[in-house]
Amino acid sequence: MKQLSMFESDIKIPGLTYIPEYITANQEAIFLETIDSSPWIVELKRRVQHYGYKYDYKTRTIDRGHYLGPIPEWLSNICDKLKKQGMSHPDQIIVNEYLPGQGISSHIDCVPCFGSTICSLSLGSSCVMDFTKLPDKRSILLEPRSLLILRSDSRYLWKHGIAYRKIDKLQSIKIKRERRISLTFRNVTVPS
Ligand SMILES: O=C(O)CCC(=O)C(=O)O
Repeated sequence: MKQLSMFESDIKIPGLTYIPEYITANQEAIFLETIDSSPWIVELKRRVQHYGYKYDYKTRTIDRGHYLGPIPEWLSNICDKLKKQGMSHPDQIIVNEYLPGQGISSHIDCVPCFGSTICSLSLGSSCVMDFTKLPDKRSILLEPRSLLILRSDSRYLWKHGIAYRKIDKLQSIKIKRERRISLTFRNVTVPS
């Protein structure tokens, strides 16, 4: 696997895989353009888009009744590619937009709602993602165009989150955040 940056991308959490340059800069530009021409949900502090099934942020669950329709065509190539990463065709995708200073609280993705593999594609900017399983804390730099895959311990035992700040610091180096978009791919497992 290609190592891209000066940062250690292997933070040695069982089940965590980091793949730099998972997509090309051209594919990234097309994704960003398509996402920016699609409607945003503005009920949270950060803007999001939901595909497949709507995620309920109040109950933190998925209800099969809240089906939004098939995954759009512009996501089908990347969904096919994710099969190589052991992810069967994802049927729930969330697009998150993080402006500098925005983040996401530390959490484990709903266990009864989603399958054992969760993938997150980063676009636009890097950011540091923190993994915690008290008393342990480890941090990884997610670079634009990279793919993060969570399975086993990293999916079920470690929380992940992104601090609400404008500048990250990793290995004593300051990294300014720009606008970051992430796409999180999941398989819904709640019964019909
Ligand atoms: O932005 C990311 O890479 C992670 C998003 C996330 O954790 C989530 O949508 O639950």
